[in-house]
Amino acid sequence: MIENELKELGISSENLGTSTGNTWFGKGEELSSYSPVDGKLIGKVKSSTKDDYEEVIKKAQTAFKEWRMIPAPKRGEIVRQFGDKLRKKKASLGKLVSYEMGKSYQEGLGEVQEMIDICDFAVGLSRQLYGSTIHSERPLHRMYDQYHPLGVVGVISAFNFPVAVWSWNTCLAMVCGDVVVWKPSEKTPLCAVACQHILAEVLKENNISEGVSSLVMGDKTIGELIAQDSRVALVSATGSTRMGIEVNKVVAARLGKTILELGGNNAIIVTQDADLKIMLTSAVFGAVGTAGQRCTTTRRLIVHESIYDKVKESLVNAYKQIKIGNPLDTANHVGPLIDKYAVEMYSNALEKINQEGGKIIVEGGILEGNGFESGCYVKPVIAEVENHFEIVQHETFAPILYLIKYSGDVLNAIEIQNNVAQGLSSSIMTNNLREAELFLSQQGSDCGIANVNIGTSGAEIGGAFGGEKETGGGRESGSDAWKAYMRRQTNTINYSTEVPLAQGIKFDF
Ligand code: UN1
Repeated sequence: MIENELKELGISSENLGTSTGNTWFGKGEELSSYSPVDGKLIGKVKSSTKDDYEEVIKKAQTAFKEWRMIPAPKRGEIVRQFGDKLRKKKASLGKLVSYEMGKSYQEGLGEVQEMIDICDFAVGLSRQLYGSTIHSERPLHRMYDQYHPLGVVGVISAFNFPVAVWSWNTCLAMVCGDVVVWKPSEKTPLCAVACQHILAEVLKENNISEGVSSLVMGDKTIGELIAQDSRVALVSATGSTRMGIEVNKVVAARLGKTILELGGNNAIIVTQDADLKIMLTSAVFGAVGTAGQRCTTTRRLIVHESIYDKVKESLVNAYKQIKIGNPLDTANHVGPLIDKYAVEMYSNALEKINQEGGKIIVEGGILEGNGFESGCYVKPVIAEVENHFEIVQHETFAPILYLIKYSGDVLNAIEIQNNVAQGLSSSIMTNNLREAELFLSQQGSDCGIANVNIGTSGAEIGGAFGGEKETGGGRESGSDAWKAYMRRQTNTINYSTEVPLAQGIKFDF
């Protein structure tokens, strides 16, 4: 189905799974990648052994010593070339993302576009790694702060954004002067091989030694090696809250740094003053896009009682038009879930909704028959629930949208919205300035991302991406997220002939 694309992306039996650049190796167990689209085997890679990992870290450490000496704008130039290559390979990489992960081809292309965008951002950033100058309280003294590279950055990424999240981390880390060791999800290894291959080619063309970008493959045992390893200065991990808590514990025990981007439980508040047309497109895309497997997926719709029935009706009608099927066929809106385990989680969630007294208004189900042989295609669901239900309090990575009614003013809706453990993304649909500003104020949304008249998913790379509470508190991508990839140093220089002490302390002898 995608033989040509695999060839174009340089994937062959030579790309064994562990890589320090153009060198590929790997002595671990074989890892097979099956497409959730048609259940077929796409390819195999070997997982990394402890020895493979050691080799990778040693190369990364050596490479760091060279890489940090290349001026940041020159490192940016290499990232620019990476972006150029991605532009050329957008269609084939987008297709591989779609086929291996299951998201629609449109969204696969969108993900590669996110990579290109972060490349552009990082190129500009490479000339803007600014520190501040500070006025010293002492005469003839100068004070400033500057940012230095950290060293080896470990990136642990999830299956749902198999290429973009790595690129956010890698492009920033690279211009910051760091080197990267990537452990992708074992569910999407070939996407990782493709990315590593493209970047390694660019690095080679620029005569950069192996080890600036490395790939290790495997399950959580490889993630644990990264988390425990004090040679890894920063661990940037994306995935479940459960995983994040584990990683955090281990990295904190050695006082390492983390960026954690974990679960979301994102809501859209729909007030009496909402534009219901905007609301509908945003909510439906937010809930069923990537088959409900984005961290930013819209999981809850908190609707004012006065418009509740109208909103409900329009959603039910819209869901009737959603086409489920092969995501490479652009007529379809929703592809499969990542695997049968995810389907099981979806089914369990539906059962729990019933048990807790929720009312399913758009029925779910697992699709069978022609075109659905992989067993991973499910129908998007809408359920009327109450926010305190246990199932509603948890993130189920599937297209299940919860409808919740609120009454009174917008503060009541905000209270419901914030009353979950997660804090990634949030939105309000309103044309009422007072409601919008309240939502964005300190008594408003407690999430890392808060939007007005835009859904919860589909953030641009220019903003800092991440969330509060159980979402982990980390920020990736735009704004000043780059600072997490560098160490800050405060420098004070005395160019006088005296030694005046700060705080006016006298010390004469
Ligand atoms: C994720 O789901 O981990 O905002 C990342 C979005 C995308 C990124 C999602 N730009 O939906």
